[in-house]
Amino acid sequence: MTNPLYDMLIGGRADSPAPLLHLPGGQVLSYADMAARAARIAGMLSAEGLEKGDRLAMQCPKSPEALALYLACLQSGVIFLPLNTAYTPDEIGYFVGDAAPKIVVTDPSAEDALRPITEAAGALLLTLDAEEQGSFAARVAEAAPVTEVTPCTQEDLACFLYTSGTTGRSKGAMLTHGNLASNAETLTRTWRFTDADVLLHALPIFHAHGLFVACNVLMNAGGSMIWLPGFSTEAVLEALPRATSMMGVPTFYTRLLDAPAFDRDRAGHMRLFTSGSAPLLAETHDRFRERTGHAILERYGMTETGMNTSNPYDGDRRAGTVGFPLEGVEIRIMGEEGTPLPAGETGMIEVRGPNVFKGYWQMPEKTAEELRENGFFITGDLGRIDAEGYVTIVGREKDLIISGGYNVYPKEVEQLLDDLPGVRESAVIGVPHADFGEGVVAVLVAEGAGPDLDGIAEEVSGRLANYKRPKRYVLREALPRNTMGKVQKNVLREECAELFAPGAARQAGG
Ligand code: MCA
Ligand code: AMP
Repeated sequence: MTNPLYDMLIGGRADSPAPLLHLPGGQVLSYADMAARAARIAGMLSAEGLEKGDRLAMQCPKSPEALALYLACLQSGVIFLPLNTAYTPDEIGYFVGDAAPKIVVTDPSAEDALRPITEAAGALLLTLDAEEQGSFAARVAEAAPVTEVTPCTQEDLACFLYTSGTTGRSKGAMLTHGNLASNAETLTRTWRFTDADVLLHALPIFHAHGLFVACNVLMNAGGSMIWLPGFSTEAVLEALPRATSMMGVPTFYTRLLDAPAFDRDRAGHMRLFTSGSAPLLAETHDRFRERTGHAILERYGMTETGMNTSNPYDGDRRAGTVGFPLEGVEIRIMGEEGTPLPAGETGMIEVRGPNVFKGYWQMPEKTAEELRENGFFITGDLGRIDAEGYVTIVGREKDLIISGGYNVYPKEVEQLLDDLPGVRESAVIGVPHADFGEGVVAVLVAEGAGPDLDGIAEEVSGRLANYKRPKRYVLREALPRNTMGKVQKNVLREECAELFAPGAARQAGG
């Protein structure tokens, strides 16, 4: 095999009439249809002069063509760089400058704003909307399909996924063909996916969860997906009877539990529900089990590593734990002295295995800080392993908020707020939120006449993706600090713990 990942996902079924995507209008796309789409796109990439190792960035609404673009990049050895559709042009400008893609594909609504960015970077800007229309489609229609597959080894780079950092600067995690292939194979086996599976796919496809965990696993198994444009409780309830399995973030499950129509009849036939990207409350797990009879299978992963652990398919799926290390993946818990801790003790979770990325694009120092020479990746998550081997995540050492499954690095938001008029300094925290798990709150210390909160909210919404924007602003005389001068965010979290409780007052920006 010359390109094992491409062959595993689609190349091996390029002539198969088996269904791959069930679309909302009732249309079905087969594996052969998808392979043909990828071949046409690969033809366009080749006509535009893209070669193995070049980058292509995509910030498009979810569509079958967007999935085909990912597959075409794998086929051509082009590094695929999917970007959250919520990112603002400011944010995209950074990624384009950093990764230097030769082509940027965007929604037509962002074309004018992105044009100066792509022109400055010398990249070709193409458009692709949710209905698969735009200049991308026109360019693809002009090109001759390419069925040749560019040879790629396990070590070749397949994708860059940008992840913000605790310093506020985003880092491009470099994932290889081997990283993605090994994780897809392991998860397919662990979760028993087969060609009889129909996955209800309501996740976005610009992150590891929706693209690598959901699509790669289903395609590796030869199964199909009910392809929803995004999560809506109504659409999921309607589609559930035709599905065998669903993958979601905890918000999917709390929203389903809020719907009285979601009951044992609706969910009873399902084979598997999995959850990840954020902690699933034990209470949600228990309520779900009571309502449907299903124990949600919780797993733990990261952009840099793909999936690391999973609760068992057979056996006890323990609420509040993320299960056992996956086959081939090593997990160790490190103490502050830099030595591994015994069972039951809490420390830093480190991960090693074929799933662990190659490092951050053009950031050797950052890579060296987080990826040890012996191959262990320092996750920033704090956890313990019990005597039976179950891993529990007890917290995070990294200053990170996870809202509805999306990561928000407070530093990035604070840096923006600190520069705004009327703000002396800020601290951004996550506090309990019934829908998103954590809700973003900004605590501000005023300067001079103080900040105009409506103006701040407006400025922030022009610069930051919607899920990063503070949902509440709180003014404080000063930030609490410890004797070392470090802001005590735990004090702020306690003070603000009830901000999203029903009946709590809303402030500007919320
Ligand atoms: C939307 N909003 C959000 C979020 N999503 N705010 C905070 N956190 C969010 N996640 C904003 C909207 O812009 C809107 O703001 C308001 O909140 C309400 O929007 P709503 O219509 O309720 O949101 P939605 O469109 O229904 O989206 C919620 C969602 C979505 C379905 C939970 O965020 C989602 O699909 N999340 C999945 C994330 C994911 O795939 N993560 C995987 C990362 P306004 O009213 O101001 O306009 S990969 C990963 O983490 C690793 C590898 C792993 O382990 O999986
Ligand atoms: P990301 O970089 O977007 O991939 O986010 C990865 C982070 O999400 C991890 O480092 C964890 O902090 C968190 N995470 C993912 N899955 C879980 C889970 N099941 N429970 C708790 N935290 C999780």
